[in-house]
Amino acid sequence: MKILITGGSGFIGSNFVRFWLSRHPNDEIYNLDKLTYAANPKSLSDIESNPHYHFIKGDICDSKIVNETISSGIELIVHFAAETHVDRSLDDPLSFLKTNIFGTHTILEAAKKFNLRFHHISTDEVFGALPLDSPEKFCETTPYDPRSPYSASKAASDHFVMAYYHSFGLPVTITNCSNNYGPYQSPEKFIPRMITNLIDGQKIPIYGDGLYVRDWLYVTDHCRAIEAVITKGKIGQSYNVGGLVKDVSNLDLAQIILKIMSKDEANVEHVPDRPGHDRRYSMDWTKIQKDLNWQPSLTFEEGIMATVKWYQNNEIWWRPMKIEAEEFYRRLAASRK
Ligand code: NAD
Ligand code: TDX
Repeated sequence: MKILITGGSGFIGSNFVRFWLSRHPNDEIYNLDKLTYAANPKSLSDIESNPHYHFIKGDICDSKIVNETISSGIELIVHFAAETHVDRSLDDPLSFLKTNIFGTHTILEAAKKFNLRFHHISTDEVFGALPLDSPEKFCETTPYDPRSPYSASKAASDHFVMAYYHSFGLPVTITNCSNNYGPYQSPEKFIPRMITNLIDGQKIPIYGDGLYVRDWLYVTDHCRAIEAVITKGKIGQSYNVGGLVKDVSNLDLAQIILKIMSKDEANVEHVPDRPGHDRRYSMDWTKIQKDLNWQPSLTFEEGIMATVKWYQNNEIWWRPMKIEAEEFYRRLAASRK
């Protein structure tokens, strides 16, 4: 099968390319990626020489390149490409609107032209925020309530995907997943930022009171969930994917990482909060468990240990991204003074 993967040079996309080729070695992967600041071409350096892997540098908003790529016999599209960082969406909402809404629409139009199977990667953030210390979780029927420019753009893209299913019969599925972590994630995001700061002798910056909760999902478990939905999911359905069974606050997580890296609490500093910071995300993944027999395979402890080790051993991969990310954070802080 020929598969178009958009955003395959980013964090989850590159893990998915490697995962898919290891499980389906006869398939042909076409990775369409603009190589924005968030991409790292080194993430797939071990795959580049595989004759089943093809890279196309291009923008998903460019219908010419999208149509040209798809007309080479693509049967399935797995759509990862997006602007993904909430802090950057507060600084530059328009680029999120362009890639996440207009870009998704461009891919949907091309998929419609060739009537292709389309799987959309989305986020739990479309559901808004939950209160602390409550048993509430997001399920597939939770009403959408996005609160940042990032989540608003992802919510809009989800609505377009479902509109193409209902209006044009496009065979679509969606996964809404929680916060991923693991190898090849940009050090602009919380877990790799903490690890790389500690490696550099810097402190962990905790936004606000640090009592925010995310539902951490190891990236390979997410890849397994996407595979389950692509191969066994019901057309026109969305599936929630999460990783944890009990809440872990950002401060709890910082403590876990400090302990693994043999550092003390003096290495934590509270910094000004993110505007509009969503308090808590928690996913109910009963549907994918019951219908498609998926559940996380790694414990949180195993996933975090593997992630710390990976960053300790792969400085050459993350160093250039770290320099860029910390420059961004300095600019952002200065602009808020
Ligand atoms: P990422 O930021 O690491 O990578 C995004 C990739 O998309 C990059 O390779 C970038 O070059 C590419 N890209 C961006 N704009 C493009 C454009 N206009 N045309 C072509 N390529 C473009 O992202 P990620 O963390 O791997 O996230 C992948 C998907 O998963 C996104 O759709 C995101 O919304 C979703 N998601 C991510 C998480 C998470 O925790 N990382 C959680 C839930 C959902
Ligand atoms: O330096 C930091 N300090 C801090 O306290 C950073 C970078 C983050 N945080 C907090 C903010 C959040 O509560 O950590 C939590 C996680 O932050 P991010 O890594 O920026 O992730 P989040 O905003 O939760 O969004 C992520 O998960 C859902 C991805 O970036 C999205 O693409 C995905 O949809």
